[in-house]
Amino acid sequence: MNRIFSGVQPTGNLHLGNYLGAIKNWVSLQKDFECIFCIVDLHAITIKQDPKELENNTLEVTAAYLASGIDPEKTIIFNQSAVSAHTELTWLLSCFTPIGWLNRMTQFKEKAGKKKDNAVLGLYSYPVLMASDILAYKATHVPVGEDQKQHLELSRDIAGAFNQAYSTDLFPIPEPQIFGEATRVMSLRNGKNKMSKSDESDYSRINITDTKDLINLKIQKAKTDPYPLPSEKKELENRPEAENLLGIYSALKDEKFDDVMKEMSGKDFSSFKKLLSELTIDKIEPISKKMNDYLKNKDYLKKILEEGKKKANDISSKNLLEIKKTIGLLII
Ligand code: AQP
Repeated sequence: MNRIFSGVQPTGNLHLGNYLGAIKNWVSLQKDFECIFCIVDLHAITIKQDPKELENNTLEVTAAYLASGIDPEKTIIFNQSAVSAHTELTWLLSCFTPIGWLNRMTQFKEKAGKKKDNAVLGLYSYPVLMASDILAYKATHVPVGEDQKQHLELSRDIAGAFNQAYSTDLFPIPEPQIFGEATRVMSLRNGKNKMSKSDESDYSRINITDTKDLINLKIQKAKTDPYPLPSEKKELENRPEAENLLGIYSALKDEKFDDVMKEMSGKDFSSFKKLLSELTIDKIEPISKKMNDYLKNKDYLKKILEEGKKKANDISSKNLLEIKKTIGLLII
């Protein structure tokens, strides 16, 4: 059976990268897979969070899932901390994860920065929690943005290490699914940096909740270069901002990058940006409106999470029992 697991952190500022790199692709996957989409609040607390904001952001991501087209009748939606298998399995799997594997993770290096010794253990072991999220459901496929590829490789290695240790095929080795024309959406201020929730400049990203005027303004102010748009991909070398904006356009329009490049070839940025603003507003505004409607009914959102929690618990508690038995932990 093919099962999908993926998640978004409730850390605020849900942006176009999260939408194009993750949520938008999940919507179509619901047709062919059993899907589990989580709001990964335990991952969020690896960085200090304001308690009230964390709670609100969890409901905001739930609303964004629903507004984007995730169907709670078909798909399990829940928040990670509500299902204890995630943390329990993290301990078990950390006993199969060599420290050397974690030392290679670039996200830890980036987030811990120069103050590595002061970074919390949770930030370091974050990829083991991610492996547990996936393996607690024996997920076979994991749709993510390009930035999570390394963590997913580690999940595959951990699953393999466990299977090998007990000569079992208990865990499927999860396959990454990296889709679309914008697998790595870059900052609007610097085409070499990833669009990210934690970038200090709000002008670096389009938030799903941005108003029409703000989207317009951010795209008008987006960094570009002085040349017209090219017709060949090789001409985009050293033009990361042009490549990023074309990628965003093709992902939003559901058209191939090369086709969009041909269509836009020769245009200057001011006319392309106008088209990009119109398209972005056209695609994002309805989601933002629906999100606001859902957020007016927090009880409904909590009910969705409550139902998702029960279903997620049913699957993961059975798997956890099987994992514990395999390890030889006495089940009383
Ligand atoms: N810029 C991006 N382009 C494409 N995909 C992206 N994703 C995130 N940023 C981009 C994908 O969104 C999903 C959820 O990500 P997340 O919320 O769990 O955390 P993140 O990757 O850490 O997101 P941010 O915005 O970059 O947060 P900060 O600033 O805290 O690091 C994942 O599938 C991710 O690939």
